[in-house]
Amino acid sequence: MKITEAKVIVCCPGRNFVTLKIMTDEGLYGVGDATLNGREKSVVAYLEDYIVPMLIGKDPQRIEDIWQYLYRGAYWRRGPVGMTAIAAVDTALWDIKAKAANMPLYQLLGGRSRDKIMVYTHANGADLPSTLDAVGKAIDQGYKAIRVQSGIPGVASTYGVAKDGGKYEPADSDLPSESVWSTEKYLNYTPTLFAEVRRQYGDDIHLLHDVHHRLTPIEAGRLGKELEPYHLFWMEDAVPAENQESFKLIRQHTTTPIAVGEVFNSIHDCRELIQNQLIDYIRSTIVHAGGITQLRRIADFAALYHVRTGFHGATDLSPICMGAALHFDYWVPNFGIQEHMPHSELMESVFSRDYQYKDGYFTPGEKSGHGVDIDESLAKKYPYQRACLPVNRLEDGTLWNW
Ligand code: CS2
Ligand code: MG
Repeated sequence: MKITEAKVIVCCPGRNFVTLKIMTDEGLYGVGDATLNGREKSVVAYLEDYIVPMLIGKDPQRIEDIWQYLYRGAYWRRGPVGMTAIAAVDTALWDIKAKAANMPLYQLLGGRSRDKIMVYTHANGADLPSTLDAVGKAIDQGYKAIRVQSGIPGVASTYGVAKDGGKYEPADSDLPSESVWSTEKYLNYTPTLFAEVRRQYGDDIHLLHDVHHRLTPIEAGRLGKELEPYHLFWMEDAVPAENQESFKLIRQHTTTPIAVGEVFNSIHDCRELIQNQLIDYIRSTIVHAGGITQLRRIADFAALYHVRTGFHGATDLSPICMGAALHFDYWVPNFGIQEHMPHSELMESVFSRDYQYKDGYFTPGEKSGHGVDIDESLAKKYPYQRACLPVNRLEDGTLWNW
């Protein structure tokens, strides 16, 4: 089998998505997600100008060799742009291989390790009552695990919380919007929030919380400790993770489980965190961390240290990434949980999917491949619109973490 063509499809059915489609001389094709939120066009150029010409004529069944060729051959290893581009190729090639084998992708990976995949959804509110309301709605929809984020009293807007109480999109404007952050107000309020959620909804539901890299390690230790009575499933991205060693400080102070990794793109970003058992869940997923080929390596390594997977699944990861991730989740022995931030109907009209939701769990579907495809002619109707992630400043104007 030979690769005859590869094309990059950019569309914006409510948000931007970049898709790589690889065609072969046997008529089989595969698709991979290449969306890097707020920096989409850089991956488009990386693919079109460099990777696509290198793929033509190659045997698509040699997934490992192509991965190594693109990774080592660039000379410039790692980095979100290059690794997202490699992930798109890798996902499309696994799609082709599973289609050629006439198997759903999870079978090719080793078969399923569970009956269904537990997902967590988001409950967001501008204040305490509306957040409690959102948690109640998520429970009514059958979710067993809920990420709770709330507006903070005295802080005008909070990342991850829609101003109008509706759905939120992280990339919210043509140029980065700016918001004000107060660590003090956040740290004082958040334990009260979780105390109320537990008081109202009891202990059976899994609760998660995302700090979006806003704290220092000692502040994260304090938050984790104060949240201990509410038994969180995890506290996510408490600090920026360039300094892996800094997680030791968090660990020393709290037994609240720690999740990190949605912005990682390499196994080396989490090596120390995993082997020193400084985290409990690794969040890196298919599209930003080099595809299934590298994720398999990360997950197997993590299993040695009791670290489980908890893949990123926000809306900026396209349904293709979600489909591939769910096949991976079905197989991976050390699965923890999968994030699910539902795509809109419009997005799902462009991307057809085989995965199904029922009562807090997903199944990936039985179609051969990863089960997600793109309607190219419909995609054309929704051209790219630049949208950036916001930046944060402290009350005195200092630029703050992410
Ligand atoms: C978030 C995301 O889903 C999450 O855990 O952190 O909203 C994230 O900020 C976006 O995916 C960024 O693109
Ligand atoms: Mg997050």
